Order: sequence, then structure tokens, then C-alpha cells
Amino acid sequence: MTDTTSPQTDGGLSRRSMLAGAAAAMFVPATVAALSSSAAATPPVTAAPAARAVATPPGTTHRLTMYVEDLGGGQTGYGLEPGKATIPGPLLEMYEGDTMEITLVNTTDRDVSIHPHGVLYDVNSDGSPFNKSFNGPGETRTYTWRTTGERAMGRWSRPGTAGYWHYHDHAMGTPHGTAGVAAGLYGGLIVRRRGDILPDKQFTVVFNGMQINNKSAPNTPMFEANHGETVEFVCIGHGDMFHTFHLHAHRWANNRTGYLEGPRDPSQIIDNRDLNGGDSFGFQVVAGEDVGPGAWMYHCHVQFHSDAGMSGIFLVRNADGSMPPGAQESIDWFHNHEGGAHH
Ligand SMILES: [Cu+2]
Repeated sequence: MTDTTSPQTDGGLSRRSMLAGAAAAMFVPATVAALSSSAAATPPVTAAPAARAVATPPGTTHRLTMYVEDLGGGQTGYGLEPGKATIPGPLLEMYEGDTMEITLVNTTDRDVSIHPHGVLYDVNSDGSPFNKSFNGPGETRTYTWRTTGERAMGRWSRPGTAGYWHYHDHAMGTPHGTAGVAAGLYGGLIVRRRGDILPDKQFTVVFNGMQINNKSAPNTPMFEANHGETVEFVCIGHGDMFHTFHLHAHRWANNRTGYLEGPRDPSQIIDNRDLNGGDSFGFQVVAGEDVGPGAWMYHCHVQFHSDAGMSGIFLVRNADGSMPPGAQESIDWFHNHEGGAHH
């Protein structure tokens, strides 16, 4: 199989329900595909396009080119094609045992790099000036990220590299990439286990300084899904502030995959989690499950942060995609009241 499976092509049948019927046998290894078609409908600096999983053999090496581009206004982004840089950068995905070779093209006149969390790399792919692993102005450089799968160790087995990780610049401004991260050089990185549930929709939420995805309310991203769709959030923290991520009306499993393996899975269920500099986590929820559609809020739960613009909307539409009663009024209210307009 080599076809791309995008969240938009399920024809109303959620992937979760497909899985329930077909079990894990239908799962195939992943690679990185082109930008999803939904990216075009989304403002480029408010949501990361998802690099979707397609069929590849186990142990695949994914070769991709990423471009660092100046977006104007002091903003800089990563993109998978020239002229397509976004903040956050593209959501990268691979499966345990895969390798990712990223050829980073620096189109700016500053030092940049790409430094991952959670995966394996040697010093040449460290992405830090400390190890002379960065792109000077106009330079192109390849970074290699490896992963491992589960390994047997006698009667025990050892987990692989799966997790909700992230990547960011480690060279612009200072040897820690402080200016690059502030400017928007960051993105999500998912390493999945084979057989993990795949979501219908994916969103990257980055608490960076006092902003979300380098935006303040009411200009923060509005994430949209239909009632019953499986939605994956990848949450990342950057900057000098401490944050807590809260999503209204939805709960998730505080574990590596972000969902429960079954009704007796002992993982903690939460709706709020610390999201400080360098942190990342992810989870999957069924949009509107047991609560129904509506305009739900997500925000930093540090009160002066939410008051100052660290909030946004998770719009759960009706299952047919229509607006639920009151949702537009809530969105209008948000635009009139959030982000300091009445403070
Ligand atoms: Cu905060």
C-alpha cells in the first residue's frame, strides 16, 4: 500500500470506528506525506499542517527537506516547501524503528538549526553551536534522527522511542536558539508505536512566552472538529514563563499515547497539565464526547496569562459540520472580550 490516508477522506466514518471494526491488522507503518489539504484553509501562522502517515515498510528512512524562512514582523518559521513556512512548523510523524533525515535549508541571514527532543541522534545532528551542528546564513545541512522499537530483555521488554516530542531551533540569537524559538522556530514530533490509534484531526498548541503559537487572543488559533471525530492535540511549552494547559469539557489520559488502552487502564485522567519550557505532551479526545458540540475554550490556567491573551477556541461542530446553537455567539463574544480589549 502506498496511498495517503488523510483525515478528510473518511467520508464521515471516523477512523476510530474503522479501527474498532478492522482491529489493528489494517494498520501499516508510517512515513511523512505532503501537507494535508486542510492546511490551505487555515491561516498559515495559526496552525501547523500535519504530515500524515502513509504506508511504508518498517524501518523506513524518511527523507524530507525543510526550509527556514523569514515570515516578516520578526517571525520565522519552518516549512516543508519553499514559501510554505508556518508557526508552528509542520507536525512530523514517524513510527518506532524509523529514521528521519532532514535536510534543512536556511534561507535567512542568521544562524539556525533544528534540534529534536525524544529521538536519537549523534553529535553532528545535535543542532547546537556547542557541537558545531547548525546552519550558517544560507547554508544547507542534513540532520538525522533515529528511533528504536520495543526490545526484548530476557523476560522483560524495553519500550521504544514512542512519544509526543518536539523540535526547535538551537542556534539563532544565542547558542540556545533563544531568538529562533521566540520567532517561531518550533514544531511537534510524534513517534508512534505500530498499531497506535490514528486521529481524524491534529492540532499543535505551543505556549511560547505569553502567546499561543506566537499569537494572542483573540487571534489565537481556533481548532475545529466535528462531533465524534477523534482529535489529537500536541502541546509544547517554550520560553521563560510557567504555564498550565487546560481544555474545557474534554479529558485525556496522562500517558505516552494520550488515550486509554481499555476501561481498566490505570492511567490518570486529566484535563489540565503543566506546559513549561521544553515540555511536550499529546493526547487524543473524541470531540464533544458525552458533552456535545459547542465552542469550547482552551487556555493557559495561570490566571494572569489567560487574562492577557493565552486562550483560544476548540470549536466542536455538529456531526454534519453545521454550527451548534450558540457557538457563533460565543465566538463573537470571544473576539469582543478576550485579549485585553476590556482590561
Ligand atoms: Cu501561561
